[in-house]
Amino acid sequence: SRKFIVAGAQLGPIARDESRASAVARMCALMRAAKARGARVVVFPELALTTFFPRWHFTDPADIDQWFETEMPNADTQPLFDLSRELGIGFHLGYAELTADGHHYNTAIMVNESGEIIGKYRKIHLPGHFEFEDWRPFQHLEKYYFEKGDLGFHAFHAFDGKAGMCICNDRRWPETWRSLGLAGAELVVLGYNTPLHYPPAPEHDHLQYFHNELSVQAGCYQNGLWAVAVAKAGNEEGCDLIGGSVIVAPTGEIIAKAQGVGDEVITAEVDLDRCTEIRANIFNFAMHREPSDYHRITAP
Ligand code: ING
Repeated sequence: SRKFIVAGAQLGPIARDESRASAVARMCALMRAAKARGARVVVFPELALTTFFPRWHFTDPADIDQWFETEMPNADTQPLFDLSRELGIGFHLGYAELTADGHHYNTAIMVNESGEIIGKYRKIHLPGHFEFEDWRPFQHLEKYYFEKGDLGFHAFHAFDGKAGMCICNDRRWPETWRSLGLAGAELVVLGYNTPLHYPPAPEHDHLQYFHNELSVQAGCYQNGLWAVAVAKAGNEEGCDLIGGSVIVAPTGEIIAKAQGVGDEVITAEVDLDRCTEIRANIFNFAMHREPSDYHRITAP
């Protein structure tokens, strides 16, 4: 068996004027708590260093770039990397990335127990809209602020197995999970910022927690892998973000769930060998999957 403890470190709201140092201090406290519970890796949310800024429309490039990191690690995040190495615990961190050649991505990294970056992912499914829309109580301008990720979906060696990453809206798309499953991922980690209110379809607001669990549970079951999905939660600058961080087994069972909408650590023991129960049987891709019959759009 390849058993170890994983942790999800849910964050409560990050205020617009809250410093990165403050957010990092909160995450360091959660990392210590995760380590105290025996965790080998701790998963932080999407865009975990700042408030969820795509809810506003900024036009001045300086106002936009204030939300982005030009280096990783950097002075603000170095304490996280130092603590990771000191405690011997890996972590996953989501942040806004501004590259040296001027590209803006919604990015996440995996850092191993020695504090070294061993994987990087840039969000592919960017939800929301491209321009300011005045009918909305708040914006969701990820298509305006970020370019589509250019790194694809990959599984990399980590924690005695293969791990993959995705970010927030990615989790709603079956192709995300299948791509990672086909890449051999046994553990998928991701963060999310999901508003309770979805302006285009408010009649679905009461389903946001359900859709979060549905997406992650289906992804795990249909690809025989473990997942840790972690929220930035709570009322952030007047906008309610769902909590509901979960750890899900390859069977699709939820084995840990956050109770509140603040800073909160959830943990569970995973056994990567248990992926076989699914991947060698019901979802044995080699034996049962029929890719030549997919994407054939036959005329009605
Ligand atoms: N947030 C949301 C998500 O996909 C959203 C956007 C909310 C889409 C509700 C559909 C319904 O969880 C991010 N950051 O992708």
